[in-house]
Amino acid sequence: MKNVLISGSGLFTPTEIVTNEELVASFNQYVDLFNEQYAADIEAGELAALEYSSCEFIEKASGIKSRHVLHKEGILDPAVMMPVFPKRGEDEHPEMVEMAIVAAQEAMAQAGKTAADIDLIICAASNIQRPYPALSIELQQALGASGYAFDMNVACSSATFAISNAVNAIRGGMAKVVLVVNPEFASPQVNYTNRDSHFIFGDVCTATIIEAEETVTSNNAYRILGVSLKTEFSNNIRCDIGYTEHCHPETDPDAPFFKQQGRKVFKELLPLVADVILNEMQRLAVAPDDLKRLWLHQANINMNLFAAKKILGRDPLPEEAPLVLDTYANTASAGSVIAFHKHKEGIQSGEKAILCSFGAGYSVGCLVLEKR
Ligand code: CO8
Repeated sequence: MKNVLISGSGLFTPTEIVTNEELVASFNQYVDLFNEQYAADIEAGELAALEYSSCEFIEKASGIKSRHVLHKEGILDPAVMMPVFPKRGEDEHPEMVEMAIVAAQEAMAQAGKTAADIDLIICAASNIQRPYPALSIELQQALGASGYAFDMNVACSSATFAISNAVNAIRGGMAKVVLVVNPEFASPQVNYTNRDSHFIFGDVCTATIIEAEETVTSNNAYRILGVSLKTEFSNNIRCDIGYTEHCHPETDPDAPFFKQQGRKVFKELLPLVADVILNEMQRLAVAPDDLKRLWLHQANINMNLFAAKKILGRDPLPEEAPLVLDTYANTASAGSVIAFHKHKEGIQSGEKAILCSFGAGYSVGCLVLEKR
């Protein structure tokens, strides 16, 4: 079987930053306005008063301190509470393609590849900005690549599942060099008036280049020793917007938004994650001491520490399981790839590492990697 490697990675980070302090201040202003406007209903017991959010809660419960967003304006306006941005025309790239171009160029440069080398592009993300034509095909044209391209969505595991597809396409002879992009434009799906979830997500795009050993020229490449994917249906993380939504006269006002039962997710997903990773390590005869780094999904600091401890059998050192969620927040499928991109230095040839995503579905995607 052909050795397949991740030979480059790239990252697009929006310049605008929203801190917890800013987010909580505007949320609490919104709460005051709401409670004032509906005072009579609240007094009559027909409506529950909204409660303040708090920076202390957010940081302690999630580890998130700030997040990058494409369009800050509106999010912090208590009268708006959503990102506001102009709708783009058919002759303009949508935001996801624009982000992907930048991340892709960095990944291609790292891998020593040009668009002419790319023969498959997979755009994999939790939300695809339009159903068709595929964003990946628009990206293919923008970069000047040929071959084929498709979009896919496995929520937070979109990146790892896409890398698995890339490996299979290369091993099956369908492609030689694959570009995977993960444009996570999450902020429009956040309900900024919901105390439980207003702080969770940020916007970002990651990219990776996947290719067979014989074409690799980069000296910072990672052999994909094993891939393990697992899904188990759960309603605990949902988004209900779909193309049939407008047919229902009583459309749910919460339909466009991300919603979750955070506690249940925490409890149910972690055993699944530990199982998938430990089984794959066992299959490949990789011991905890062989692992130099864990690039884990970035949803919650406590989840990551728990998962890392399960894998290593001890508390991880900060550099062993790097966190990016403090400044990026949850970036869905891009989180583990940001951690990989920013914290892959210092690994010697032959040393091993894990890249693992987990999230809605439920879905878990685990790659066991070895530095070339
Ligand atoms: N400020 C102050 N207090 C708060 C706040 C707030 N903002 N929010 C809740 N509280 C209160 C609650 O009311 C509760 O009070 P009480 O004890 O009186 O009832 C108390 O704080 C504790 O609340 P929780 O039990 O909800 O708090 P947790 O400790 O569980 O923390 C988390 C909440 C951070 C959400 C945590 O449960 C968590 O991170 N869970 C895991 C979630 C996860 O990993 N989800 C994956 C989702 S991402 C994914 O799969 C991708 C989907 C696609 C993405 C699409 C892009 C948008």
